[in-house]
Amino acid sequence: MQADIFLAKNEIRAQFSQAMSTMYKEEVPAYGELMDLVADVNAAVLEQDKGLHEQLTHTDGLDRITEERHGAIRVGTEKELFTLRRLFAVMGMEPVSYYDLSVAGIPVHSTAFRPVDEADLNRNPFRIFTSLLRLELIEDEALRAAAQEVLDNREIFTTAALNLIDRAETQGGLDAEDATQFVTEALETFRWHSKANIDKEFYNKLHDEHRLIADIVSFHGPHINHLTPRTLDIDAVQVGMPERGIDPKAVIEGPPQRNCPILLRQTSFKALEEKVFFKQVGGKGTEVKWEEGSHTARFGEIEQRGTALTPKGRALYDELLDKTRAGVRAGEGTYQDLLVKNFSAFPDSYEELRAEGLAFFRYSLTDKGATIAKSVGVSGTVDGLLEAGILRMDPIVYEDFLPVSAAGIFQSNLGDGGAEVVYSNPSQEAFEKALGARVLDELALYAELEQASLNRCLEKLSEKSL
Ligand code: OOG
Ligand code: NI
Repeated sequence: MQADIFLAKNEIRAQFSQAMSTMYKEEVPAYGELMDLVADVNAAVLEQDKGLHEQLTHTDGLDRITEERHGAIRVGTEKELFTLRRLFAVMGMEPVSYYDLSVAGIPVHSTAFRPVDEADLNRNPFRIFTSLLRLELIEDEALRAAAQEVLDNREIFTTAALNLIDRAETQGGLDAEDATQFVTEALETFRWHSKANIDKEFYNKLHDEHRLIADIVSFHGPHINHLTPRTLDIDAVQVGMPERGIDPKAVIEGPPQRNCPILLRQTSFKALEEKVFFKQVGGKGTEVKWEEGSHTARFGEIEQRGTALTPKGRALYDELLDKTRAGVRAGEGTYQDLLVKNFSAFPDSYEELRAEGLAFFRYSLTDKGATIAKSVGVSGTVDGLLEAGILRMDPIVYEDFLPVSAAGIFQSNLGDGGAEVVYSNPSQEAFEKALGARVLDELALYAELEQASLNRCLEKLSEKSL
């Protein structure tokens, strides 16, 4: 089969992201409400903030905004994670970064599957935050073995999905018809199942060990637990949620409000208490009866994305966040007040962020630069070229996640009750072994993007001067 009859991976991903959104809107109506709110807020911001509008247009980032979302799932076994990597690869999504959530008392470690190249991100940046349960962190041996058995006996992928993944790997892609079927079949893995795989007693035991373990082990598959649209003004969305009958969590995770947004800010609405049915083996033979119960799993989240930070910028971010959390523990003030106070130490103009090497930027030639390049050619330092109005710089969007924020999102949505255990031991090596691949280094990706944009400019500028 010829490569040119394959549907582009970007198209498959766009179709899948749309199908997932439609499914989630049906399953969780508040998500649809949130999407409307975000669309209104984004339209208002773009209307008012001409600078942002121009920046997004210039960097080809405008079209992706309304389509942009991420989701999250949690799987139970190494084999499930391994197959997910193959499934996401069909859509051009690769594992980026390793997140250890055990430090926050959550017995999982994670990665995010996402497109990596600039053009692919601009076409459709759909991402899935994917967590693998670490059963080895459960102390009760009998419970661990019983949970393992349940997980080993489930198949979260349809046979057709597995066949299409094989086909995509062998052929190097899928044609349009196969791609449509792939999207339909892949979606099944992420669907909600109200009938549990286990009985209520077992569920309660898992729940007592950790609420997340019950969520991962008890059901037929890794239901998508939230889908997050991207807003251009998260403070406006936070205020607008109650007006639409949605109850947000108390604080926005991540940095405070700034002129130049950095990294990622997130808020969510609380998980729904949902009616589920537990297995009851009763009556004659193996006839299954169902017993009603409830489970909290699915919620909604909103995010605002800012500039990606360099290792130096990230270290400063982590330091200021740690300081804020320590201050709250020591009773020095409210989280919000301390956050704002501490982050006043983080420079808040793009010029300073660049000059101090705190953030990544994408360089391009201005109109003036392009004209000069055509006629005489120029050389000089980046600082000089920026100052002369020959180069322009735009922030590079942060495409990843933040472990401390993720922990806050997890915790706000596990429902009340159950134990809080602090585990802690990152194990990237074990995660990558399960995944069957190394995770990509997010910082290296941003650095490459920045360097490539600069090289393109310098090449154009030097052509004529040779
Ligand atoms: C994942 C939570 C992390 C985010 O946006 O940081 C996450 C989960 O609850 O499974 O999605
Ligand atoms: Ni999320």
